[in-house]
Amino acid sequence: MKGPYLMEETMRWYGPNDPVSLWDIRQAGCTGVVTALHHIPVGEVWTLDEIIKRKKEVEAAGMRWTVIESLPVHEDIKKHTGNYEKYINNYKESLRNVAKAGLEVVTYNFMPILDWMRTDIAYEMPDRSKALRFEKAAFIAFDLFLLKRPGAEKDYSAAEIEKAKARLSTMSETEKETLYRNTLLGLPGSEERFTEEQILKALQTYSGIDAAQLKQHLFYFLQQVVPVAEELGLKMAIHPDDPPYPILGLPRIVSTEQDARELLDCAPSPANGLCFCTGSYGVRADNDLAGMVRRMGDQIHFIHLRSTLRDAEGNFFEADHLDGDVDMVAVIKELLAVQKKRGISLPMRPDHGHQMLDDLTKKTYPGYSAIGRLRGLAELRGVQRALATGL
Ligand code: CS2
Ligand code: MN
Repeated sequence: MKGPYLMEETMRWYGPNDPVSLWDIRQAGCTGVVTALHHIPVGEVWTLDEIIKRKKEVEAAGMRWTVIESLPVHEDIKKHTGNYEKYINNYKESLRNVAKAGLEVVTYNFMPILDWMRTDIAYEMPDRSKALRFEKAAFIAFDLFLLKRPGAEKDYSAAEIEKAKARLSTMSETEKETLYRNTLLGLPGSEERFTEEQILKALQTYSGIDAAQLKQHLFYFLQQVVPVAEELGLKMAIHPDDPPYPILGLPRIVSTEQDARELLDCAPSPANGLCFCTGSYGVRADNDLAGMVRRMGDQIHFIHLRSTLRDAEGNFFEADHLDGDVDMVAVIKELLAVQKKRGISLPMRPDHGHQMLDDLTKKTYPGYSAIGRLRGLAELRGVQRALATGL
């Protein structure tokens, strides 16, 4: 009953070191895999040999490598410093190799220094599964009193600072240590963390770069890279900021529909598109997700389905896929309509999931344990099959 307009079901795989195997992903019912060459340092060229090697590994488990996530953008490109021209050329070179290998969709993001940010990576749900959470007061306490970022007080109101102080006083030394470790987690899927010196130094390098400036750097990058991607028949898909607002004084510029619109307009092309992550855009109540799909659907090349639940203060945690603030049924309905109109099937993955059942005793990458994602995917699959019958 797989129709031509059903989203292709995929899961992220972190490569041979991932505790979740390709066969686990296959057994979740996926036909596609989302992966990257995580062992290649950011900025270096992905060689054809390495790409083909990974592709064959995926195909040996009976699936295809549907999307690259991510082909990361070097910090020099984001800051327009150092060797940024060389890194842009390397990026183009990687794109050429990606196309030669027969891959099509390339996800990336333009978040300065850090990818997603959470204060708690083991937030206990009432059913005792564990979720990722962002707690504002804890985050501010980290910024002001643990990291002691110079000038951080300027970013918060007096009331927020008071709350953060109070929050800090409830924390044991172990809790402080854990908060510190969580916030300084490196890229998703890596065990590496920033040290205090490293992060403070990295933050310093952005001191002269505000949101408007960072946007110019993104637009420059896109104007360089998109024509190459278009010629190669590739689709670039930018992942939004998570959370979708500035953190640690860093500008974040892919947080709203307006941001997305501007970056699409700066280099108009079928190759310049979005990774529509409902978990990231959905943290902001002013993002109308179903409307964004309706209005920008032609530029969506990849979909992350996940839902957060927020409170009035700006705290949020990752809810069950169908039970957060995102009206998942409405979003999927719009996505199916977009696919029908475009006559294509878009790749989708259930982004994160809860750590649950047997995974609670296993070592897992935060957000990327198998069973929680399998549960999410199964629910999303049901929704899309049910909705597709009405099309
Ligand atoms: C991902 C992002 O784990 C996640 O939340 O959705 O980190 C994503 O992989 C990158 O930002 C894409 O470049
Ligand atoms: Mn995402």
